[in-house]
Amino acid sequence: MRPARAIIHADLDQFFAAVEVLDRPELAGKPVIVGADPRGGRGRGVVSTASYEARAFGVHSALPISRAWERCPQGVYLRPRMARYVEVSRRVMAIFRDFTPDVEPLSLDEAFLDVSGSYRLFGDGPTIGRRLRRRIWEEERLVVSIGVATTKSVAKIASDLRKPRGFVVVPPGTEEAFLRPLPLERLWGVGPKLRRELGALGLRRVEDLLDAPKMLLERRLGRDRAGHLRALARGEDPRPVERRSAAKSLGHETTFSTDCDDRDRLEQTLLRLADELGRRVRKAGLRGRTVQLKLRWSDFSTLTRADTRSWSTDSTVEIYERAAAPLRELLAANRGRAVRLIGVSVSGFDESAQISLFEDPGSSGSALDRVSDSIRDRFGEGAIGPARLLSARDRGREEKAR
Ligand code: TTP
Ligand code: MG
Repeated sequence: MRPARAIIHADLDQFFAAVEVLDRPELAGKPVIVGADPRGGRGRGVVSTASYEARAFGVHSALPISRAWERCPQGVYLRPRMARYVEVSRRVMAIFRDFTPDVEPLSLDEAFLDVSGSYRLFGDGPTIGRRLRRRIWEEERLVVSIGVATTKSVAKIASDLRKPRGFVVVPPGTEEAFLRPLPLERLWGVGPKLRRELGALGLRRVEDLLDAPKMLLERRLGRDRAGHLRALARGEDPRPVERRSAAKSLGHETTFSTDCDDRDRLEQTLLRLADELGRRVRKAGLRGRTVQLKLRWSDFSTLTRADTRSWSTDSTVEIYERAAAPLRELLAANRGRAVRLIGVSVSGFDESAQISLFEDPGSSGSALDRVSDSIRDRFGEGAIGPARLLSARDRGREEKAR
């Protein structure tokens, strides 16, 4: 038998707020609320993060600032300083990389680490988790919550379970017992929509799902989804930690189930990809100068078209438009050819632009991008999308209804 993997998920507590308190110690112990354009609580925009003191008043990420103000008028309201958070994040990620090269950052303040190969140098998973936590406290004065497990999904659930200052170890072989009593929405990948579907079947906890007749789930969700979900519920998750150093490019691509030569459908797909990509770029606190389109024709020949500008962007609409223009040209010049794969990426991340532009949160994506990002953070991927995607979805529904 192969030895179990040792995977750590590390997530800083109240990250943006913690950095603000670090820089202004007089804020310690106060309800600190970081969000775009707070203007004494009367501004527009949503809460990026709230300190735990502020959460006690019902203030949380994605809550409109005006609502936060109603709930917590005595709060200290601050504009985000993305450049500062990016700088702190880099140093924290560098500490992670001292323990293993296999670090997969998920956002500015969280990462997976595969420490299976670090045993001889640093000790077992829990030992490394404790050392990590100590070093981040000693060097950065930040608190990190840690989950140690044999898979990514269990490690992620574990780090979140006892926040703040969480430290949860799930020893090999105990994954299913650990997951059984938890509410289903704890499973990574079960969003509000799926939770409602499962709730309608009377399933609330992971154990309900595991004990439910297989047929019931398969009939409701389809065989693939049901199988995937049961595996997650047992704590099985073969996905590897994907080593990523400071990103050089971020991209999304998709292969059509049947080759596609319909321009509208191609543009629609590109818009969906640009939307997902824009969101990732913004979440990572990046802006790039190059947008690249990738196409693979049905004969597998592949080409790319890059568009580089003097300014950098993280906007969904701009990413889409700069990839859609070469797409239209290529389709016009290759009539009759069908597309097998389409992709879009952003690169040329501009650090100086990042620093100066991020001082002004208004320049991080469009206002619409920011609102839709925070809605999706809260309500799940399907909650909102560009108007063309929504209208396409509605069209699909109408067709089915007919
Ligand atoms: P999280 O790790 O989700 O939140 P957190 O670190 O503030 O709090 P916790 O102790 O629960 O981990 O997100 C990390 C940072 O990302 C957070 O400090 C601010 C930012 N963020 C937003 O800007 N908008 C959002 O909707 C969320 C969820 C996070
Ligand atoms: Mg966090």
